Amino acid sequence: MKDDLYFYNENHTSKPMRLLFCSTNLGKTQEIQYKFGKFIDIQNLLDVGCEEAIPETANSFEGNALLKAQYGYEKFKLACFSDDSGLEVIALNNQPGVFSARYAGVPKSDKRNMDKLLFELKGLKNRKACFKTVIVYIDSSGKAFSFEGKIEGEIIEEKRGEHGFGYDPIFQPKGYAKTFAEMSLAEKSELSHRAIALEKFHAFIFKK
Ligand code: ITT
Repeated sequence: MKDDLYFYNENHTSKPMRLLFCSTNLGKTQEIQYKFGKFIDIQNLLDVGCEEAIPETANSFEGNALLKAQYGYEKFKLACFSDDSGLEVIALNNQPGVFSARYAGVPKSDKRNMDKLLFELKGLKNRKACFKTVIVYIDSSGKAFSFEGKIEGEIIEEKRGEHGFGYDPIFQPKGYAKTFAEMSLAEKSELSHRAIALEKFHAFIFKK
C-alpha cells in the first residue's frame, strides 16, 4: 500500500492508517467508512476541526471534487480525497446535477430538495435519473487521480424508506423494487454510484 496514506500518529509507536476525506457530509462518510473500514480509518473535515464551506464553483463533478481535494491538500499538507456527487434527472435536462446539495437553496435541506424535485416532476412520465460520483485523490506529492461511479434508476412519486441521506428516499435503482433509503447500508454499498467509484479507488491505492 502507498506510504502517503498514513497521515498522523497519535502515540508515536504505531502507524494508524488514516486518510483525510475532504467532506462534511456524514452520509458519505458513513458509506466510505463502511467500504474501507477494515483497511483505513476515514477522518472527515469535522473530525479534524474544519467546518469551513469549501467553494464549489466548477460546473462538473470532477471539477468540484478537485477543488475540495486541493483545499484539503493545501490546508493540511496531507494526501487526501474528496467526493463530489449528485443526481441528474433526464426530464429536467440533467438538473439538479452539481447543484444537488443546494437544489432548494441554503441552508441545505434534504427534505426541501426532495419536495422540490417531486414538484418539478409532477405529472411527468419520464422519471429516469442517474446518480454520479467523482472521487478525487491527491497523493502526498500533490498528484491528483479521479475515479467515477454512476447508477441509473428512476425518481418515484412518493418518498419511501428511512435509511441513507440526500435523495435516497425517492431514488429507485434500475432492476430493484426498493429505493436506496429502503436498503441497508450493506445493500446500498454493493451497488451505488459511490460504491462503484470507491471500488476503483480502493483498487488503485491497495494494488499499486
Ligand atoms: P461535501 O461537499 O462536504 O462532501 P455535500 O453534501 O455538499 O458534502 P456535494 O456537493 O457532492 O456534497 O453534493 C452532493 C449532494 O447530492 C448531496 O448533498 C445529496 O443531496 C446528493 N447525493 C449524493 N450522493 C447521494 C446518495 O448516495 N444518496 C442520496 N443523495 C446523494
